[in-house]
Amino acid sequence: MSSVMDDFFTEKKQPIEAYLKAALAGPVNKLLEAMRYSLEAGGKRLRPVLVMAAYQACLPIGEAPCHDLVLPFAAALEMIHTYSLIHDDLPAMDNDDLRRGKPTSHKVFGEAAAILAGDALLTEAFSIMAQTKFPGHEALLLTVIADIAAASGAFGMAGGQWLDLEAEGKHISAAELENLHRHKTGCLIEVSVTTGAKLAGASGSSLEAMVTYGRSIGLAFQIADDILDVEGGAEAMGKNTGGDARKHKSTYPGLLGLAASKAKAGALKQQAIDALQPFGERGESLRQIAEYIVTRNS
Ligand code: GRG
Repeated sequence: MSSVMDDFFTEKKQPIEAYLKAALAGPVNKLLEAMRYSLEAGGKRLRPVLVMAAYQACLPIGEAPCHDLVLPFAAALEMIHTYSLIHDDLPAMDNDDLRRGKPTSHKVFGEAAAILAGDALLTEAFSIMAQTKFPGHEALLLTVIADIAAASGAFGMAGGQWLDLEAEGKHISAAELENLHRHKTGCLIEVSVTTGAKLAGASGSSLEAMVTYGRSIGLAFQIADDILDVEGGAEAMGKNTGGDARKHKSTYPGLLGLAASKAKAGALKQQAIDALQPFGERGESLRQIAEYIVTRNS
């Protein structure tokens, strides 16, 4: 990560880190230890930072931000993301030994604890969202929680993961790859943006702009990830790179070539930045995140 973006994320991450630590405080047993191990393994916190940045961009001018409202949702999205990584690394799925520069959950705690740590993180995420108070806006809270459930389940991330497993070792078209990536990775990124936007009261054309932004960076993020799997170093990535080729997975560089993949990621980034135009200065954090997504090295 560039040092500018390092500072950006470090500053934005602070309240999220504190919230996540407090959310899993309690008596130590192996299950909780496994949950904390993955949650505190040094993730970028992209999804919660997106929730906060979209919330700030959409908040009506002059309205004070309400952290008690937005932080539980930001933390919940990181918990769901972390569960997906723990399960993705399991022997039954990608069978990876290294994640975020550390041994994967099942390597440290065993498969049973890793499965349960993922299950419990997903459940805890919905628990903290359901307990959030926003007097007079209960219907909005339910809508946002339902959005996050849809983005995580069979019609979102889990469905995309299934498409990914089915596609292993097969040749798929660029359209099929895009559909897979939009579900596996894009849905959770897009819903992170719309969650922040909706909690700030966005609707109509503002919300549509946020959907365009979220959808564009969601796909750009995955294309960048495919490129990093070819070009990135294992140390910076915190995992073994080259895994897509080893597992005979279809990727953007494999289907389009590296140059066309970079061009597509760049065009999606521009689409995302263009969508921020109505937000002026208030869209600056989101603009920086879009830039970071295609220039990151981890
Ligand atoms: C198991 C239901 C289920 C879903 C798994 C997202 C996913 C679906 C699997 C991850 C596979 C993978 C490595 C995809 C590449 C894009 C991606 C999500 C990378 C990891 O996200 P980052 O870079 O990770 O935000 P950090 O560690 O920074 O949080």
